[in-house]
Amino acid sequence: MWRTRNELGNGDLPKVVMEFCSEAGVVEHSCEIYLFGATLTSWKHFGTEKIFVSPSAIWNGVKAIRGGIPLVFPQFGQPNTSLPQHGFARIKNWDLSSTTSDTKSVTAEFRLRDDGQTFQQWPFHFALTYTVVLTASSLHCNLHISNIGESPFCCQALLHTYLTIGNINDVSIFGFTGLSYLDKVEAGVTAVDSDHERIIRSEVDRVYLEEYSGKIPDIIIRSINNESDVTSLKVMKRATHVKIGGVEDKPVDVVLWNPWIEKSTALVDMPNDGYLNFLCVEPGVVQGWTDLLPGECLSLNQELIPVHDSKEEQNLTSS
Ligand code: TA6
Repeated sequence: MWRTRNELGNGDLPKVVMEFCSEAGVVEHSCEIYLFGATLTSWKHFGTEKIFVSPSAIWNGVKAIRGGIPLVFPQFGQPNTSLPQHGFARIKNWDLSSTTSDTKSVTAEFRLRDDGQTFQQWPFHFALTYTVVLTASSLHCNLHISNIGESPFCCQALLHTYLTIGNINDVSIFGFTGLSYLDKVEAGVTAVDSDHERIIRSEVDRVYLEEYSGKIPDIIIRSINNESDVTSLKVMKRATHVKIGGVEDKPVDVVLWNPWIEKSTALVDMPNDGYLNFLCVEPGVVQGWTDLLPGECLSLNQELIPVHDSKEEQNLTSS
């Protein structure tokens, strides 16, 4: 049975719990989403947590939650200094607009509209809808941005996904070979990733650019805990620009981030060794800006799929 309930979570902040409970009463799949930032903070697939939240995260309803899937809008980073870093969507209280379930899934939908505070920082009328669908095989997140005002605006959007991993030293990432990226660790130079398999042994902060690289394939993150315990996760992504005249696919960039030890230590809401246990793989539309005319929408999707079948995994990682 798929079901939802509303609860108070850390810091007494309201959250929605979505889950599948078997006839034997076992919760096999679940996820949790705080109304603060509409931040998804947990996704358990057959009881195994896939999402990282910092043990030192601050739950005061003011600071963005360190971990989960914070929603980045209307800017990535802080190109516009009148707006907060990564925009305001992750630090606003969203409304839960609906929850629904059927025999195969459970869905929650959240909404955020401009208000006096956002209008002061960013003078546009927008409507955001965030939809999370949990099934037995995947977690699907969709951020839908509509221009409901009378003036055009330009924006960026990103799903800042923190994935939990056993240990960063045992992780390989596939899918970035041959792609151009902007290296934020090297003062924003662009380079091409020539490695077949990306392993991380120092700070990494890259924006893989679909516009310059051609299609970025599905990304596979493989964690090897020991020889008999290999887990893989596939990240699929898609964005569309719904224009008055029709729908166009948008290039989706992918940010890869791990702060390593020095930056972990500098973050007040991360243990010094926190970098060992997570990796951010973040699909977004962040290269340049998307212009949305009145009535237009930008839709950003991410689907996370645990990969079980070793043959499927081999095909994905060898391509
Ligand atoms: O998405 C990667 C990034 O932009 C990094 O540069 C890094 O600083 C990170 O996000 C975290 O940003 P935050 O504002 O949450 O501390």
